Amino acid sequence: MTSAVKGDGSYGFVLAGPSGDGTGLDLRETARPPVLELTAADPVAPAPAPEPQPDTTPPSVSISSPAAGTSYTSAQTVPITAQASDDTGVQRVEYYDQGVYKATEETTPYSYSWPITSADNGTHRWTAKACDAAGNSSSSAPVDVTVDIGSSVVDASLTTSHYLVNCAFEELVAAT
Ligand SMILES: [Ca+2]
Ligand SMILES: [Ca+2]
Repeated sequence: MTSAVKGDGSYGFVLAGPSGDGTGLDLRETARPPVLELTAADPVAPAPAPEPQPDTTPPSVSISSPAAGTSYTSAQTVPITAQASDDTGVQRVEYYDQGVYKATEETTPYSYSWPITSADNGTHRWTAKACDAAGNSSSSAPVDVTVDIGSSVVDASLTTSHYLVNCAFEELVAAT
């Protein structure tokens, strides 16, 4: 028997016949096509998350209390309450009286406690400004309220003699 690797990559051998002339069986192992190996598919990588779009939408805000036109005639603490919302979240609400900054609220409910005395007599135009984390902001429609608190201060220059002769003062004392 002879064998040899042939030029085409096949492997052959010859079984010599009885005559020894090499005409016997010729078996050859030929190269087989490679077996296709099936493997589990590689896991598909998740698509990358889309880049977050910058927040360009400002909050919306309004003053829900007090009602426009409310008039206060006694000293008290008035809650200025705002309603605010935003697509990504309200960061803070700022309060302005006549455009002058007064306070910041960062938690709901957004309410500022405004103390009033006769020193605040007059009209007050309140606005609330809501801001989101991206720096967008918007202001509410204004709400005008009036403070008209009568003075209870007694003129210290008035004396007992005034009391006796000044009916207006007498009435004032009697009323307090
Ligand atoms: Ca926003
Ligand atoms: Ca609050």
